[in-house]
Amino acid sequence: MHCGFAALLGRPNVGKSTLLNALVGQKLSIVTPRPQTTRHRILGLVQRPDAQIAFVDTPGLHHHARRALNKAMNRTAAAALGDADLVVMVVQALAWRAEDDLVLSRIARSGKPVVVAVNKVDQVRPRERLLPYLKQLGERHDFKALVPVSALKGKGLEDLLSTIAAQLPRSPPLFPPDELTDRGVKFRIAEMIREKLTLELNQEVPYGIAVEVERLAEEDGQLAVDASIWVDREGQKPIVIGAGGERLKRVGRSARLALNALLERRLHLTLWVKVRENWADSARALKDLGLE
Ligand SMILES: Nc1nc2c(ncn2[C@@H]2O[C@H](COP(=O)(O)OP(=O)(O)OP(=O)(O)O)[C@@H](O)[C@H]2O)c(=O)[nH]1
Ligand SMILES: [Mg+2]
Repeated sequence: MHCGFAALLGRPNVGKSTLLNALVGQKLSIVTPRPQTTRHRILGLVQRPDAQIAFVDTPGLHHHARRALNKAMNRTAAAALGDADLVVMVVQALAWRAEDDLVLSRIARSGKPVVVAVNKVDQVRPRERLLPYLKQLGERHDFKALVPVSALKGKGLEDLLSTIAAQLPRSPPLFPPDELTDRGVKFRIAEMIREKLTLELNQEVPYGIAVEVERLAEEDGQLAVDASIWVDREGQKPIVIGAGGERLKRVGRSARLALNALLERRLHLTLWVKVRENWADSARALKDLGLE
């Protein structure tokens, strides 16, 4: 069998998490239209008769990482690169930016084999622009392959999987055959709440938000969850709560519905909003969130 770790690396917002979910066939990683959504390393396993691919979703590598949170995110991505057998560099078709140069230089320095997933090809118009773009891209590095995909529409995924599998070392399986991820229920609940909250908010508030599940208990056949939403300034609290608590209610409702479906069980969700001044710069807070 071909088995190993394939790290999904790229600048923020190119579709790494959408791609992980599409490849694995389950929502393991949250997705929003906003850059810097993913903060953790998230494992997702693809099991096939001839291969076991351990995909690792990562935070988007970015410039100007001044806050401790951003530094930790970049470190997390770099660590996943260090542990990878193969790198899947995710780029957005026709949209090479300075941060793509940052990503490619890190990857090139690692000397690891690279397959490029050229994502969002569904947005390429006219279609004829793709081929010259792939050619241009191919000149940037000695890539093993360039595979056009649409993570959103599920296009090109089989091609990508077989290309990646062929590049992985021959080895016995690294994980049990029915395993899917290394992330537990608590993490997935916190992340789903953060996704729904991010989708509700605009401007820079989402960057100042974190979610921590504080209590998880069986109660009357339901999963009772108490979670706190951290904001980093007092002034953000009313924004998150909304007039008459409406916004927080909407977030709670959509997170609960999504989690009921995902975990295939009923949840009772209670959300609290807490001010934790400048948590994104606090080593202690990052540790509590598993973000060291
Ligand atoms: N049209 C189109 N949009 C896509 C595709 N893949 C992802 N997107 C959108 O791109 C946005 C970002 O997707 P994510 O999967 O969160 O991107 P990411 O690379 O994980 O972003 P970070 O975690 O912030 O680094 C979302 O709005 C997705 O719906 C695609 O194939 N086509
Ligand atoms: Mg992501």
